[in-house]
Amino acid sequence: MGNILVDLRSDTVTKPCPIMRELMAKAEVGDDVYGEDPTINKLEELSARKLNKEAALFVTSGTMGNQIAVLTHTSRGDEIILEASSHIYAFEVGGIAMMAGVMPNTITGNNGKISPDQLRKAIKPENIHYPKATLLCLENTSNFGGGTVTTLEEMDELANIAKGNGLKVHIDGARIFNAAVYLNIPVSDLVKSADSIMFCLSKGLGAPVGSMLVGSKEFINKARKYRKMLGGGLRQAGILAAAGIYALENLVERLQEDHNLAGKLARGLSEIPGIKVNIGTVQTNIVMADLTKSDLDVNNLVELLKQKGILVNSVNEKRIRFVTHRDISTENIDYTLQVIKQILVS
Ligand code: TLP
Repeated sequence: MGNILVDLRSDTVTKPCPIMRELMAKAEVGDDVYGEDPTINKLEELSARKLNKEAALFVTSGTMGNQIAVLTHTSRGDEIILEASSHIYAFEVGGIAMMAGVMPNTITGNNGKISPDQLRKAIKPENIHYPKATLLCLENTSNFGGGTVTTLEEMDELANIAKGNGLKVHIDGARIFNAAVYLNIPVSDLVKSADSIMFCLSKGLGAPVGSMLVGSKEFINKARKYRKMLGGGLRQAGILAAAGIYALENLVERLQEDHNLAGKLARGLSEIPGIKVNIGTVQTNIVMADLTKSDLDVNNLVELLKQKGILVNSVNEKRIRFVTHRDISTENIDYTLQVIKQILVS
């Protein structure tokens, strides 16, 4: 790659800071398959405590955490309910079909969020022809909904409906700390009605690798076995956990800075002709912008930005996604706005 000045493709691109690297170098380690890595154990205890659940499991990625959750909660042939743009359904290589063998029942929500009515309608009555729905997966924040937040009340209402119908609730909380910071509530409140939660250390929290799966002891014991089956039984992985512990203890509150930068970017974009942003839906660190200038293809825009050292991802033929994170500054946003203006207003 050429000279990259601003990488807004995702919050996954953050590099571990010097303190993290120092803690990683010094981390006490052991064989985690024997349960002997003290740093992994500490990270799992800390994660469970933060979310006020009984236990947690370190996994290599958000995808692995979500897939293990689906495997653990369901049996083959079950139906699972999820939003149509959700990562578990749309971005995990069809893993739920391949591995858990479940039947997805998707709901097209509003900016990635499903309503209580939509959920009620999606849960089918008992009938000899229908699969049995056993799991509801919610994504908070919703990535392709544009970083939108499901509130505590909304979460509880959806979980109540699910539980009343015998479904378990899993939260893909890759960015759950962004949601909690936005709502200004403890993350443990936001996830209290969920049976399991996956959250990522390697997104806004800035750690280089890893995600956590959190739930009851019984759930995590079963999940630990699925992790082993999938080849995710790690050995001296305390080196990775050390960065995660630092992130959880020190980098949660600063997510607000990423949200502020996303807001600044969204406001700036909304003033540039040829590109449209719905400022009202920009709540956390993701900005979805639609290209309205008809003589410019979205891939051309991505390429022109790249030539100026700015990286973004396109979502479809009209839409690009910007994600702010720990390695993005106010100056980076000013520069990005200036370049986009030059391209679109020329
Ligand atoms: N999201 C990535 C890409 O895969 C799209 C990104 O750049 O945003 N749940 C949600 C809501 C996610 O956004 C992601 C990653 C995952 C799960 C998977 O996490 P990883 O990449 O660690 O497997």
